[in-house]
Amino acid sequence: MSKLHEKLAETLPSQIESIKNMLQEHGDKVVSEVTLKQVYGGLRGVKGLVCDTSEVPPDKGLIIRGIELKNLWEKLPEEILWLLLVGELPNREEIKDLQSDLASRGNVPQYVWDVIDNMPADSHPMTMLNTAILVLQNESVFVKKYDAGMAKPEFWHATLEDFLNLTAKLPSIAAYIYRKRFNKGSRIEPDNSKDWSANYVHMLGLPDPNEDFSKLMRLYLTLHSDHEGGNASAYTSAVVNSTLADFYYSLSAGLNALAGPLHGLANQECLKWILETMEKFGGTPDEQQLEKYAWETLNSGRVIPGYGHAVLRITDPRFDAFLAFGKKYTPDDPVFQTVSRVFDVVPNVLKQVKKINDPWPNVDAGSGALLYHFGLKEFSYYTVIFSVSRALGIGAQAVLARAYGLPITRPKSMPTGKYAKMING
Ligand code: CMX
Repeated sequence: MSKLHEKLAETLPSQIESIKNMLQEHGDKVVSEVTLKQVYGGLRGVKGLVCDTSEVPPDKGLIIRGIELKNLWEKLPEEILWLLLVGELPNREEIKDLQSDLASRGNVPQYVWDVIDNMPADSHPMTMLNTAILVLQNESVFVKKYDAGMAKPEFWHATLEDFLNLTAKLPSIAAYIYRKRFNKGSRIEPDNSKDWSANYVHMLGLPDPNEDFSKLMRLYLTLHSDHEGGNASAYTSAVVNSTLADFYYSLSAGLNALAGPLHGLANQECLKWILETMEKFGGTPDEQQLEKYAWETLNSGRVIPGYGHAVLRITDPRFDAFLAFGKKYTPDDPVFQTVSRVFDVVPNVLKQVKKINDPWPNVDAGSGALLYHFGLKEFSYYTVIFSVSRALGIGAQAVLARAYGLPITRPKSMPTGKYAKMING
């Protein structure tokens, strides 16, 4: 048993017990009310889910297991994986053990490469990633054990196996999708002496003379790892996982939600918008030009990608992290300078649109410009990197959901007529 598995086996029973006790004593406590506006408004603000891996207070942004993001910028994604699951950061020995465990699980079966090779050459990279994940479902430990009669208390163990097996393989798969889809040459074999994110960079095969790109990818994979339980991808995954569909099915489901332009695909859309402005104005636009272009976008009925959020009411601390990175490593890059100038202009434009609740940048507003700077210019690939990172949070949430024994998700819907009746009496 790995140290991570041992640690969870040691710590989870008391957590499960305290949830059980809380439910027994206070199960009828009212924790949220729902208005009609919320029913027709994507259930915004309705408290009806549990997520112990992270939380997102509107005025603070992402907090992972009680630790604010600014204190996690320097961490490895594997350390975040441990933190999400266990609730505390690993020590040296524990992280080494997790890294060698992941390395031992990294081998990708040939049939995955064959399927990717046989997809249409112009498939979207997210379609390729999700197809590869679904094809790998054949490897699910959960399914094999379930079919053999696994008892409920064993569910989280098998989910952890699936989570670690898939997480170990994702960098190889994602890197190959990049190379295949954008004609970058043959597949690069993993180098298991490297950590999870450095290995991903190695397999992408982009030049990285000062290792600054590696630093960016490490930060990227850490920042996107989790964002509590109600976002569209985490929630979709949780619903699918609650049916006891295995982690391959549930991760894929969540990542299909991430592929929407209002969610993770916004990073692709955002860089597209930045480059459009630069093309229109022949370089980094000045503030007046940007303001005019922002209004043009809004007046044409489109959203300004990378801005606004369903929960946050401040500049996303993940954007702060990328802005700080850009100021340090790519200050003279014209694309980064445009992103930075957009940040000076767009919130003031969005504040003038009454219906917009959050005029501030989200995580997707700045990350693309940095990837672009280091030669990763194919922006339809960006949501794949987001997905590799988000698998950490979705996986940790899935393991905990199975440990807590959460039942199948099934809220109640009603026809419009019944709501109307409730109002009219
Ligand atoms: N540009 C233009 N209009 C915007 C806007 C933006 N950046 N952000 C919000 N709005 C609009 C909404 O479309 C909505 O309009 P309608 O009432 O006509 O439908 C109105 O303002 C109210 O929206 P809201 O309550 O402020 O925001 P929501 O919680 O409904 O939506 C989000 C949140 C992120 C989908 C929205 O802000 C948006 O579309 N932003 C641009 C896309 C984006 O960056 N998405 C990435 C989010 C982070 C992530 O998940 O990765």
